[in-house]
Amino acid sequence: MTQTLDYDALAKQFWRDGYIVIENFFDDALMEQYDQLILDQFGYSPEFWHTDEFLETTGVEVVPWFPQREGCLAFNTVSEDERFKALTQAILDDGWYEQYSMVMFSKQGTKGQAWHQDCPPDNSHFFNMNRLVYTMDVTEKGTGGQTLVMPGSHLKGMLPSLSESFPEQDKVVLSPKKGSIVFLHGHCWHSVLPVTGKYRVSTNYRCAPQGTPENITDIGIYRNIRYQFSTESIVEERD
Ligand SMILES: O=C(O)CCC(=O)C(=O)O
Ligand SMILES: [Fe+2]
Repeated sequence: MTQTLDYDALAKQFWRDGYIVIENFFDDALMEQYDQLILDQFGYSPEFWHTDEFLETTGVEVVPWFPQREGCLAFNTVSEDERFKALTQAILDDGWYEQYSMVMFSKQGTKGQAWHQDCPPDNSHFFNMNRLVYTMDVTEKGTGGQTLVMPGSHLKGMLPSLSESFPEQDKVVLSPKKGSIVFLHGHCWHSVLPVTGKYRVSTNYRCAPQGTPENITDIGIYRNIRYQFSTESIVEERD
């Protein structure tokens, strides 16, 4: 299982593409433990947590859970993993801090997530970095709900609005398997396909470069709106 990682090469790839994928990073036993804790928390059919307005306008159908905030210690194993931290350090080499861990649950038949950026791309130094851990196969044969990314888009500014042209053909489909990790720049345009299997989860250990405001992910950018999570409101309709 233990693989040799070339941290510098991976960091270069991250800064070129806005994301990296590494398979077999965490072992099956840990992933199965997480999967069980997640199912114990949600069951197969949890109620939505966001407002109807959010669900309808953003086209995002996920239910979040913040296990470390609730003292669920098992979730510290990932954030304390030395290779996980070393890879983070190689990418954010001027310093970084942990934000929060968030499990995102989607039940069968839900839409996934429309194209978005996790935070506004106004200042290239301020962003969240998603450190996603997959406890199940997010593949066509598995649960569906593959993650789409637009390579290099973390350097291209604002996600195009619905009336602007969108280079759909340039997208890359990621199909992470159980034990895979994906590191994804918060300015990189991304989305999630509909969930065909029984359920889909990803667990995201968000962090940010030192100096990034802690509430950087309070405003998410969608093609049609800017949405503010703390006030549960649409702060801009985009043309
Ligand atoms: O679940 C995924 O694969 C991506 C989720 C996402 O959009 C995010 O973590 O910001
Ligand atoms: Fe996202």
